[in-house]
Amino acid sequence: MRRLSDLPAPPGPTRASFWRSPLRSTWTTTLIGLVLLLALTVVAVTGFLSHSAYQPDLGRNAPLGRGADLQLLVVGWPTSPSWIYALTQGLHVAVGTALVPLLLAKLWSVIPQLFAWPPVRDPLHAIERAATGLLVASAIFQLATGLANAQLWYPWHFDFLGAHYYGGLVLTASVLLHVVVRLPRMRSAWRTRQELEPLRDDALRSPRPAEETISRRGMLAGVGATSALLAVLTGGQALGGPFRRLALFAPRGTGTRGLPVNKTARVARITAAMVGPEWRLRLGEERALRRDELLALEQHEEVLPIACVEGWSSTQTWSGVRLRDLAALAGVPDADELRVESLQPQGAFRRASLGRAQVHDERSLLALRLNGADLPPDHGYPARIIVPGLPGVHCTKWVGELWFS
Ligand SMILES: Nc1nc2c(c(=O)[nH]1)N[C@H]1C(S)=C(S)[C@@H](COP(=O)(O)O)O[C@H]1N2
Ligand SMILES: [Mo]
Repeated sequence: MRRLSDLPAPPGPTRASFWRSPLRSTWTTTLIGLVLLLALTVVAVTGFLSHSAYQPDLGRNAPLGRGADLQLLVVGWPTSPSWIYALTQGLHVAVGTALVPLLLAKLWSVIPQLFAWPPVRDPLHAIERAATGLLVASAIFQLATGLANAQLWYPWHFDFLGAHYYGGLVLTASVLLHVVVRLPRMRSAWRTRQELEPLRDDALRSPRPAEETISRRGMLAGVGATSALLAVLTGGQALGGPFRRLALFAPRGTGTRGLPVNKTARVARITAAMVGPEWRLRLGEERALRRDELLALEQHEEVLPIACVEGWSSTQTWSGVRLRDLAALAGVPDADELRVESLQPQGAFRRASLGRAQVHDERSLLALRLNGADLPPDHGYPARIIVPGLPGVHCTKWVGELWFS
């Protein structure tokens, strides 16, 4: 019986001569791969840090259920500098977006291998191809879900957080495996290039190269420039201030002084009656405070950013009552945890738990005012949480209850 590998490759893309770009070579692929690896490392580290910043060990913060996830940090997420999450998440989204042209270039550079003949040589080759398939699929999945989330577009029916988290684990493992498997090839490609002598058995080099229409350097510069431009246009929303005008892909309008509105009061189903004169802040079992009673307590002003998981951030001047003063008022001055419940009848962000570091940081406020005026309805009137360093999702708006424990 003849084996598949003994048969000649059918005409078409399975034949090496079908691929004619003179720019493909193992060296080109190695160079793009190294830049891609660097960018992926930044995205992976900031991604897993973002998960830690949610403080999944507290209350009902764990989006995947407790114990379902690795915790990258041994120590807790810090409150200083207050812009730490704006930085890590701004990097995650900006560098993640810049990955798109790099990934496309990398896939283009190795496309002849997708059609390589025979499709499978031996069991080891089959495993290698399956691993590569998983790598490509998880990379595309992560970029697609991440970009869609940053654009507030949820065309799927699964939970974004869980899918993106486990997708990240699969991608990280596949990249590590890929690097280990490909390391010898990368090293020899690199060395050969330095000696300016083409690799003799370079599977990616076309045996029948067409006339060059763009130099290799020109192609690499084009890919790099497109990536850098995307990073700058996306990063503007994390830098804020004048840079925000650069953020062409930011999907939100800007409300008060450039502060985006994540969810309006209307969408959250907050009615005028819920936040009218009848509103009380429930402080544990014992106490309920009117808004004027809260305003009569010692007020503090803090300049703090809100940094959203979607990559934008905005720094504003907030004033209100310190959380630690409220903890003392509730009779739990040494509180380890604060459970915040909003008035919002439903929705994933209607509650959050804050840890000891946030409760006792003097910049952490139950904010009543924003930039010298009452909180606007869309930013959480009558009262919202604002704390340094945490993801915006933990800065609960339209607060109804505070439980210190
Ligand atoms: N009750 C409630 N609080 C909330 C949210 C929400 O949907 N409901 N969204 C959170 C998220 S994800 C962010 S980024 C910030 C945004 O605050 P802003 O809309 O005032 O800019 O509010 C947080 N607080
Ligand atoms: Mo957010």
